[in-house]
Amino acid sequence: MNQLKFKLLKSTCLGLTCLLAVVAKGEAASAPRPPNIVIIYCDDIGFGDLSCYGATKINTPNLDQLAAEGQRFVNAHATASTCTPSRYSLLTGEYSFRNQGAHILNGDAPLLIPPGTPTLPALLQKGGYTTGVVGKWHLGLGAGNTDWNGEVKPGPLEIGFDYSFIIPTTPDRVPCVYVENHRVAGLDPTDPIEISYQHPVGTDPTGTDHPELIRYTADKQHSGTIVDRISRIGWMKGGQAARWKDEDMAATLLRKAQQFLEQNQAKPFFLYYAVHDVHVPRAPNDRFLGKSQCGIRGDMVLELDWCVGEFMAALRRLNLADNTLVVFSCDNGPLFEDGYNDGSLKAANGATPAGPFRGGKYRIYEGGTRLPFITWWPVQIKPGVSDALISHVDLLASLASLAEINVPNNAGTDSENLLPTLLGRSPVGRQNLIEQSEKGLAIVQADWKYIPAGNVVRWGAASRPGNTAGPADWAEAQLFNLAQDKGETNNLAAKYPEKMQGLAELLEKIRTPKEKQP
Ligand SMILES: [Ca+2]
Repeated sequence: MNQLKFKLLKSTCLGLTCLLAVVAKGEAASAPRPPNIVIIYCDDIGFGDLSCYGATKINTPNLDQLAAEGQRFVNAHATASTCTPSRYSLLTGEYSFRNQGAHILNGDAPLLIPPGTPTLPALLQKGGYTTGVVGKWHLGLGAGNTDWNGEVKPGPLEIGFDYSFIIPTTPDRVPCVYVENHRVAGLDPTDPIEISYQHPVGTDPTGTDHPELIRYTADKQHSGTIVDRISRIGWMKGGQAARWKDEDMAATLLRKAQQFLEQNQAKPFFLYYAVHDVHVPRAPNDRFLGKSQCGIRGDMVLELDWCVGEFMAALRRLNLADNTLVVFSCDNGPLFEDGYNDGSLKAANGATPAGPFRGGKYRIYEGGTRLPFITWWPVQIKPGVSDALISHVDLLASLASLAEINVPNNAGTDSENLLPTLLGRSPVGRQNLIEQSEKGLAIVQADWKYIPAGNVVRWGAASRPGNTAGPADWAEAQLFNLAQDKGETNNLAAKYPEKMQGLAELLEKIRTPKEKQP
């Protein structure tokens, strides 16, 4: 931490004593270490899934404590309503629509982020941080035709991470094994892995052929090779000893995240802890099964909360709490069932995972990208609630600023430095925001949101009650005033054509690469 950063913290600190407390925890007062940074990023959790965000059917005490001790944001967004694009933006500081390949990837997709890209972990690594990723990756691995029995690369280690322990894609896609650094963890070389997304491989039963062997039925896409009594997307043979147990996934990832803290506590570190809950297939550990009032999906919310509690306990046990910023959020909004007939919709019990917002995962409406977002660092962040407009794309510039690292011109194209806002010292957020769904883009500026005609997906309406969209939504441009109409039900396009035109022009300007702008 140099003089400049010292001044920033001093000027924005709630009191000099808190800064001195941070310094005192460092190795020497003359060279205080920059703070550790942890991003806990969960999967398919909505704005209304946590009790600190208004959930009444599910109790999340550990996340509630995080929120009560930190800043709870109510207008923070992932860049997209699906996984791969959001995670791409989180790590690169670039809107995912700028990369044509940033769509939901299969397990045989090559690495989406080119090695050498100045990503968030790469910048922090260059600034002296030890960097790690534990959990769901879903940004591609290898250069094409990956051999899962050899060195699996390029991957996280080639774009800025010193350590990785990852689910390669999603828990519902093959290969159903963890990859630790460059190798499949626990692989028996005499039982090599082969996967395909084009045709069956091996002789393992599939969901299509052997529905009697699976715990719940699935759609055609999710009816490939059966692993742990769940049929997956794609086909897989071999790697029996390395295959994961879905019920143990949360504890396995948690332990690896805790080990990263234990092994790297002596120096500044950055950990991207990508919890798999509550993505499908839903197979919570027995200790959570049936414990919520909202079926198996609710049980996984409890599992997520437990993971956060256990992780934070480790952080405190290692005396790292005073010098660690924790950011909690999620990659995209919620839905009940997603390819598996796991009973989540029927068991919903009136829960509203997207809170007051319309839509959810895959959608352009607010439920798709407006998500829980909490920053926690008790000695530096005063508890509070912020309605500042924030995107996960801003974490690159903001966290680089915290770590006192310059962001080169070719990094974080769309990332804004909102560090004072993240630390609860400024109410100011972004001026505008782009949201992305599986179908297209929308733009938010202040209270207004514009969705160009044709950007509303037509399928899957039943996955969330109230998520229906009709022909008018599909065909017409939409303009909403989010301050007055959180649920995006009153289309004001005909009433305010100039407002809509202005937003359309702004969207076009932002989506045009800077080098092509007039
Ligand atoms: Ca997701």
